[in-house]
Amino acid sequence: MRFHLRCLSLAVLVGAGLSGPARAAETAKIGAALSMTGAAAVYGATQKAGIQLAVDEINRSGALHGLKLQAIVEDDGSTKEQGINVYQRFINRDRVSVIIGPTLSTTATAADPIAEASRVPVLAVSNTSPTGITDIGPYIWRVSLTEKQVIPGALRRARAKLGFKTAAVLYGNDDVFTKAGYDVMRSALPQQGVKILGTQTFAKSDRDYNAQLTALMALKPDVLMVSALADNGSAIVIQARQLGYKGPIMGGNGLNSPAFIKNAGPAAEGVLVGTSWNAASPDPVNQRFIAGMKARGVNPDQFSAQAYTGVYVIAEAIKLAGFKAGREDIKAGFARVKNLDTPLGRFSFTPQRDGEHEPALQQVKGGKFVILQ
Ligand code: 1QQ
Repeated sequence: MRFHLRCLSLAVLVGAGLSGPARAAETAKIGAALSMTGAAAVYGATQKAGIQLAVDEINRSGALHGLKLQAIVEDDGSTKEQGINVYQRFINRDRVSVIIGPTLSTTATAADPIAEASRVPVLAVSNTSPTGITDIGPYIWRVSLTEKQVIPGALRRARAKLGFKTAAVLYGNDDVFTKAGYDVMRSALPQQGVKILGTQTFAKSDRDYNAQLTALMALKPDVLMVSALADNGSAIVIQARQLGYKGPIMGGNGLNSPAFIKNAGPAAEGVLVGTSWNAASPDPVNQRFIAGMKARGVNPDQFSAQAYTGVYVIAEAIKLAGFKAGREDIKAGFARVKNLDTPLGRFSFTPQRDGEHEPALQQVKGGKFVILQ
């Protein structure tokens, strides 16, 4: 009798959580490994806001037929070691269905192989190194466009506007993303008839770039190309302007953060950067994203748009898998996502599991990114 009563109260409890008539309340856990501290901390906070907005919208809409999403956000510390630890907790302790992240390509090269070996799908939302990410294996997918998908087109458009013929390049040589961005610049510049006059490097911990910039400025380049994370990038443009460089500066993905503009101040004016998010898109899905972020008091940026899109891609995969949210279901669902309407545009995966949609070119004007049409 007592046993029956207990069963009954359990059934009532479970019943109270039901949101669809015939379906037990189920939660799909998304582990998000984001850089909340360390060299990439400027990106993590807005990524987290984008994820939470998307999770709340999807849960409120009931679009997953009573299935709810839950995001568990942990700090990857912008390092390989912490990224690995966070992945292990997500996989073994939290038993997540899918992992979003980690913020940096560098961290992904170390952490993603663990998810691949454990057969847990990963959706990268900010990794832009063309190599070393999705080629880890079939469980690794990505929303973010690579530097190879963005920089050549952005360079072509910038060159058409400004007509530069020579370049100097400064890049971080201790980070997978900054090095990959440099590799793309090194091949795209000469391919487009722009001669590289000189190249200099720095490390993430450097704060003084005067020696490198002085050597590059002496070559009198038409354009300065910078592959750096936002923190280094803002100090680099400040020091370049202090040294008297007046020409155009073009950056890679690391500069796509409003934090870059805030930290560089007036020195950021005119900086050009290719982006995967066309903030000016009038598409209602994009406008709804922008309004949703502003309503929460968060400035929408490319990183939050990509993270928000990542959650919608996961929801679409769950839907395409028949509203099932197991690890294999989500992986199989990813393979069927096509032309999904997102703030980034119509989103599909390439056969190599990378993201595919239209990139844009933006420029800092009046302390803000402005899309160049
Ligand atoms: C990478 C990047 C960074 C700038 C993302 C935050 O693109 O590490 O791949």
